Amino acid sequence: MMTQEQKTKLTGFAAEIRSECIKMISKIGVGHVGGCLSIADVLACLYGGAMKIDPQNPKWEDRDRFILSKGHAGPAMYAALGLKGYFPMAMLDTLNQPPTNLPSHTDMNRTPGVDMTTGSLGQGISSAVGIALGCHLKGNNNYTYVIIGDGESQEGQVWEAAMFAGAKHLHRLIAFVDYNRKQIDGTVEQVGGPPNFELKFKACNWNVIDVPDGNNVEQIWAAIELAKAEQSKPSAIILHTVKGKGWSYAETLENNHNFKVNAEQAAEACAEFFLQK
Ligand SMILES: Cc1ncc(C[n+]2csc(CCOP(=O)(O)OP(=O)(O)O)c2C)c(N)n1
Repeated sequence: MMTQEQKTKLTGFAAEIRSECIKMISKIGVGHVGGCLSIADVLACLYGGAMKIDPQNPKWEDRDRFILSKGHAGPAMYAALGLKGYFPMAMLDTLNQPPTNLPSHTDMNRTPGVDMTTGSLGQGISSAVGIALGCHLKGNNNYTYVIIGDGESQEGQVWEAAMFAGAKHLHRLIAFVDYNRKQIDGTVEQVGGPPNFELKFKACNWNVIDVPDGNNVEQIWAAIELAKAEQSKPSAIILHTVKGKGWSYAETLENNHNFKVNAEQAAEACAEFFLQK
């Protein structure tokens, strides 16, 4: 169970992630707002204590690994990395402006703290499975975490990776599904039919944990603890999230996948994030 103090700390960290993310997007004027805001809370839990990491030593061999398979949400991850001290906060102002080391989609060759290059949907989870297998074969006890999108999960490669991980009993692999129910051009149901995450992961021999409010740090934290207690299977944590979470304008915009944000809107959004703190 999480203490009130931890809850306040993680909720505050999530608000800071949202705020830095929207500020950096507003500097370039456009970005993947919806899918960044939906994962701020899980990032706050991971970078705010769940993961074994050392921001001063991003390549530390024994660290837990994190792969943002939905790589278009790079700005949310950069906000978390910057706030944790992986690089100076001023770097956030360079998002996606060459020769930046913060491209819109995550790139392991450019950004300290990024363990895998992603952006081509479906591939990140395969990398995560390979990394988890490598760690397991070396006898390391570190965890590999990965976030996949619900739209991304229409890629067949996701399920090839899931089958293999389940067959190999990679219990130190923990995948989060950002189940915000929307993708680039409609709802996940409209585009690909019912995703049936629980059935599919279970069929692949995964432990499945449902998080009714995937934007609630307490529920996310409890799910991670359950996943870590699992000793024989990888775990899929299904986060029921809201695309655009925390900024009412973004939440209610029909197409909130990638849109323009100016400085004034960013200020309004940030005020909302901290009110909710
Ligand atoms: C292989 C591949 N096809 C298409 C795209 C273009 N694309 C970028 S984001 C996106 C929608 C992804 O939806 P989802 O995974 O639900 O992300 P979220 O809604 O959480 O942002 C698409 C189709 C891509 N990046 N990679």
